[in-house]
Amino acid sequence: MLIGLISDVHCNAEALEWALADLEARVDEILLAGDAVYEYRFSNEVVAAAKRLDMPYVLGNHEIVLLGPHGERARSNPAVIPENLEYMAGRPKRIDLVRGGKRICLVHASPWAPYDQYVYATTPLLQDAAGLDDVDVLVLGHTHIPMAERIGSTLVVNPGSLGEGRCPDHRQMVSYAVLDTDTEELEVVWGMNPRLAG
Ligand SMILES: [Mn+2]
Repeated sequence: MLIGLISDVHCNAEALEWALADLEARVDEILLAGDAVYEYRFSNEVVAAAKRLDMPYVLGNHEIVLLGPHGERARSNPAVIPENLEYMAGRPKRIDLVRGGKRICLVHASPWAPYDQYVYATTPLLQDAAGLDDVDVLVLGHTHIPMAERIGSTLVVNPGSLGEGRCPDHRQMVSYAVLDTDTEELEVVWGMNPRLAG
C-alpha cells in the first residue's frame, strides 16, 4: 500500500496542488502531519483539500497558535470560511492508524512530552523511538527536513516541508514523500517552491 505524506504546507496552496497532482494519481491515502497554516494566516485552499481528501490530519504548532487567543484576529478575517476553520479546529494532535498491516503514528513534532521538540536524525531524543513497541512507522513533520531513520523496530519518517524548504543547500525546494507499507521504503519527491518561481 502506498501512503502519501505531506507536512508543513504553511498556506502554500500552489505547492500542495503540485504534490496532489502526483499523489492523488498513485497513493491510497494522504497523511498530513500538521502546520497546514501559517500562524496568523489561514488557508481555505489547504484546509479544504485536507477535508475533501479526508486526510488523517494532526494539528501543528501553527494551527495551535491560530486557534489560540492570539489568533482571534486572523480567525475573524472575513476571507476565512467558517466550515474550514471548524474542520481544522476539530483535528487531533495525534492519530494512530493501521495501514497495510503497519501501525502508523502521526504527530507534528514529537510523540514525547512536551511534544514540541524538533526531531532531526541527529537529535538524541530520536533514539527514544526504540521504546515505541506498538508503532511500526512514526510520521513526523516540524523540522522541514526529510528523514527516514530506523530506530529499533520503528521507522521514523519526515516528508519535509511542502511550504518552505529549510535544507541548508536548497531552501528554494519543497518536498513530500510516498511510503510503501510493504517494503517500508520512503520516496522523497523534491520540487522548486512555486512561491519562489518567476
Ligand atoms: Mn511546525
